[in-house]
Amino acid sequence: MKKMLSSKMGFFFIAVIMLWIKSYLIYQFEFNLDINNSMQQFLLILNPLSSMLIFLGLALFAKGKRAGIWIIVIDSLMTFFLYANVVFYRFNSDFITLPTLTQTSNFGSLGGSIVDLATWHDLLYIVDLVILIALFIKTRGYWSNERIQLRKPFLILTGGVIFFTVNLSLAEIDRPQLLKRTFDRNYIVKYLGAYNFAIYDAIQNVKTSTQRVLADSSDITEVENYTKNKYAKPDDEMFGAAKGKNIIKIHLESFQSFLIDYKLDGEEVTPFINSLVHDQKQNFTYYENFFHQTEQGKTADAEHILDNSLYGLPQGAAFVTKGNNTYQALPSILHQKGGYTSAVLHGDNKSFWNRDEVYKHLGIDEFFDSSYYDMSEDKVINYGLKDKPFFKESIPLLESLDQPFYAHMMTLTHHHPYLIDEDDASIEPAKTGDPSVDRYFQTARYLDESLEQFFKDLKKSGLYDDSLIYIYGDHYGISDNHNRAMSELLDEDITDFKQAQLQRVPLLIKVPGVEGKGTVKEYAGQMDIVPTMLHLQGIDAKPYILFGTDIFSKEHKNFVPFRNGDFITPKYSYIKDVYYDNDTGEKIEKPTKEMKDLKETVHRELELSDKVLYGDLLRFYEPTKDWKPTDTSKYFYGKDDQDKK
Ligand code: GP9
Ligand code: MN
Repeated sequence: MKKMLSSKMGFFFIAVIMLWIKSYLIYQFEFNLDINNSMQQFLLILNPLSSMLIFLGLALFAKGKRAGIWIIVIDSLMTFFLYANVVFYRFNSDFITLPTLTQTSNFGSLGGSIVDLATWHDLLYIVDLVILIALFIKTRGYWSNERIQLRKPFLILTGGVIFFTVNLSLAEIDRPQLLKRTFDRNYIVKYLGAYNFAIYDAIQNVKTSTQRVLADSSDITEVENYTKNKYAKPDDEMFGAAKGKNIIKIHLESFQSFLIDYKLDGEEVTPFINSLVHDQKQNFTYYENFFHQTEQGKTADAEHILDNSLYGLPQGAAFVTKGNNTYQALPSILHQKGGYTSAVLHGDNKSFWNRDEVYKHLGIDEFFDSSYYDMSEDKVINYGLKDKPFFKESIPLLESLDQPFYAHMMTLTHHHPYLIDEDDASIEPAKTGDPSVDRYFQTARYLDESLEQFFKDLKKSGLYDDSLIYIYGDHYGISDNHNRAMSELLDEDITDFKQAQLQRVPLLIKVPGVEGKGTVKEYAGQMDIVPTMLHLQGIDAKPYILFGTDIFSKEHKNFVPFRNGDFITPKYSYIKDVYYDNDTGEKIEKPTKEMKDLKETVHRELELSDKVLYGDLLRFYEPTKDWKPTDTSKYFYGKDDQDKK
């Protein structure tokens, strides 16, 4: 035993076993991988092994004692990699991908969140490393200075490859076309492990960057056929109803629809927004079955979807990785067809989410970022400017714009981890014991109050009455890591089905001169906004490559795809490979042909949208004869760059 412990190979196997156990424990306790049969359970145990053998095995090529040092170094790197995923997952319920890594400036701003996401018990994750180092120090004296026979490391690497092949084949039996078809990273980690996922992700990225080079003008034709076929023609009454009106678009950060009318300990959380929903005199129409369709890009995905009617990417944020693509976005169309000036107002640094680059390609004329606002310490929390001063200081900026304008106002305070100064909190936190969930209600209330104040100021400035105003939630605020707290608050189990239903975010629209319809039941998603806005302007959406359809149209397509290939219709939902009846929440054992066909349609739609982004296909497309591609050299953002402009 002692001999074995003090040999190089012994040391190697101890490292493998400890890292293997650690990886498995992390899979089990940190990630929510939905293991639902014994094959998946078995693969979860098996899958770290191949990566351990291959990566740690490489260390055995080093000579003498250096092999031990290399084992420790590689083991530490693998631990660091896994732990980074743990922290990332706690917030995003998702794994790190290469594109998210290139968004490091965004990680920087997440500083506060990261501290909040780490816990003391995380120290357990380095226990094996400490043991390993101690063992190395104690036993290295017995190690020979020679290189071990080369056939040993080769054998180990071969073993790693064999284990991986077995792993992949078993995974393919349980889930055919795992690596080809899947839209969901969760599956790949579940079947192949976090390390293999990282390799898959890297290969995927090389592939997508070559896609642009290989794409040519014929590729856009099949996309065009699809979107023209899906197109829904405008409703006569609404077509042109808001022509030439100012458009004010309000982004409610992390706001989910369950907050509407929700009472915390008997008290309404968002009384002002509730009044917009219920008070018919205010002429808002509320879509209670409206869904966000974002992925890893979060806010950036919401912006991308709401201005392009293209899906975000399965990995990373299109704003960052496809920020230099050609777009034919809503601001450009409004400018060219309606003489609009467009502006984004947001109290954060202009480079966050690569906004100062991608906005040029969207044709956004003005970007009032944090450099335009008073960012003194008492006005800032978490990511940036608090919502109340943000809205206050935005009024003169709006007034300064040439009309008609399209202004996108992005709030920020109601953002994970939902920090709020005591003076700003006018409602008690919830009492689930899950701190970010508990505070979620306080920042929601703050956002609600800031919106009320903004509406008052808009009315005073004379901008309110004659403007088209729409308000939407960008993405979920409470991930499925908080199911315990959520089930307490909603008094029901948070099943997969329920979780999908919770992806509702509010959509409220007021069209000047048009009576509000109160609460409507139409199913719709963020992808539907661009065609809706175009038709309200009296601009036909048909010539443009848009994957959504006009929500006011009688032909509006009311199935709502999610980015991972799941989707929801008024009658049933398709979630994680299972069809559910919306009324009962029960599984549908025998899905109809129509249901299965819709799944294919959704997958095809996502694939085509991805093709547009990966191939940068809009560079080959001319929507109308007089279309002028956006000249990005003309845009400058940030107060300091005004002179250049
Ligand atoms: C940052 C803000 C937050 O400017 O938009 O982005 P999110 O973390 O929600 O994607
Ligand atoms: Mn957001």
